[in-house]
Amino acid sequence: MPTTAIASAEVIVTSPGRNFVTLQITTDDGVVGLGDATLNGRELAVAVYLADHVIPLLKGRDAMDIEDTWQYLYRGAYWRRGPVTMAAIAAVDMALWDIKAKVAELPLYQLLGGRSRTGALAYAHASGRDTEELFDSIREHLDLGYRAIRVQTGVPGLDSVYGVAASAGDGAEEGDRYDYEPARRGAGGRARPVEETWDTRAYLRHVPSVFEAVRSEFGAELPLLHDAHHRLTPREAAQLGRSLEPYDLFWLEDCTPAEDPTALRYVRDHTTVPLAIGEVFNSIHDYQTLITERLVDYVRSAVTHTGGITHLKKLADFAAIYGIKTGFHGPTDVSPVGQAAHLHLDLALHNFGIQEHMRHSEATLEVFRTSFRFEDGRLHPGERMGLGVEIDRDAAREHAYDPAYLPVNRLADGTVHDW
Ligand code: CS2
Ligand code: MG
Repeated sequence: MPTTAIASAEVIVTSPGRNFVTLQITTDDGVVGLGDATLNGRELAVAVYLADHVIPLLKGRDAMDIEDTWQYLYRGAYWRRGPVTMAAIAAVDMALWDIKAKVAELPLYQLLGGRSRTGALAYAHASGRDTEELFDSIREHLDLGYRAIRVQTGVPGLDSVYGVAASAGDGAEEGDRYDYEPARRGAGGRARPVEETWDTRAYLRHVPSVFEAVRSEFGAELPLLHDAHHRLTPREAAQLGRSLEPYDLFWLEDCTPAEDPTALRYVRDHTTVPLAIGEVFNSIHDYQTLITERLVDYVRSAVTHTGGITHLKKLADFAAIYGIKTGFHGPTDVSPVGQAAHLHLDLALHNFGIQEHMRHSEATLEVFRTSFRFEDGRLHPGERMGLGVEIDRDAAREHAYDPAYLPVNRLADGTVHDW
């Protein structure tokens, strides 16, 4: 009698334009579940963790026992948390939820509470080395139907800055210049981190003028977001927040490094700009102070880096008690499997805020066959059973792993800084 026991599990590493790690679990009765395990710049660490330390423990377990499997892998490892461990657990968790929904013959969101909205408001990444390029990028994304826009800009005097594709060849897929890929591959596998130079004072002088220009060009209504990408001290973050208040941002993201949540107490005391943080967090415990003291307005984790659907829903429910909303991290280094998981949660959670949407390249979407769709500024997970994503194994095999590193930031005097 076929059962839902786990018969096999395998790690699929593929690089259609960028590296992805995917876990595929198959049950005795042939039901397949997928989980995203991609950790940008450290992919193989998770692939090995899964292959050598997790998969041997999965065979024979009942795929239906999602919570027990999660606790078994989390507490059983003894060494808890961290991006590698939690990405591996996340992949197992996503795959088991995919299987459970397929066995129930339902789209996953139906197991997460059903539909709370018609679709998930998405925000796109607009960027430009200068105002003219930035305006073109904003118009391009408005024309694509986006109703919320993240604005990242070059800084006079700096050659390259996080979030701004210097050119179509800058890691971006041709014709997709504005959804740039920050991890740089190297010729012949000799990848090394690109080093960028940063100047906080030049940035703080420049950014308010950019938002002034964007508001006067595009009006007061358009939700605008900005990512400071962990680069500021609490005082600098407070200065930036206060300088951006006239431009009514939807959120200012990662204004300080994430290790010290108490830094946000200072920022909160000096500015009313909405704050979002957490894409580098990997556990609900990282948010304890931020949520209980209401130091943020949005939690930013990605399902792939935070223990999967089980843990991310617990985080969202914890945040909801304090009136805090979700804004799950959805860059191109979260695979279409991970992004699909976000959309099922986004549809069901009452305290949904907004969903980041960096468009995956055509090469990626040839490997990952998705059923989610973007309509009228909102993302919809689709009605296929499970997560609604399939992986084309033949297409995946055509794209061998290609080591890539995220950039390293240095100040003008050479001091390493947050990228
Ligand atoms: C960024 C990410 O999307 C964002 O908010 O912070 O693109 C981040 O730079 C990448 O995920 C790093 O791999
Ligand atoms: Mg970010």
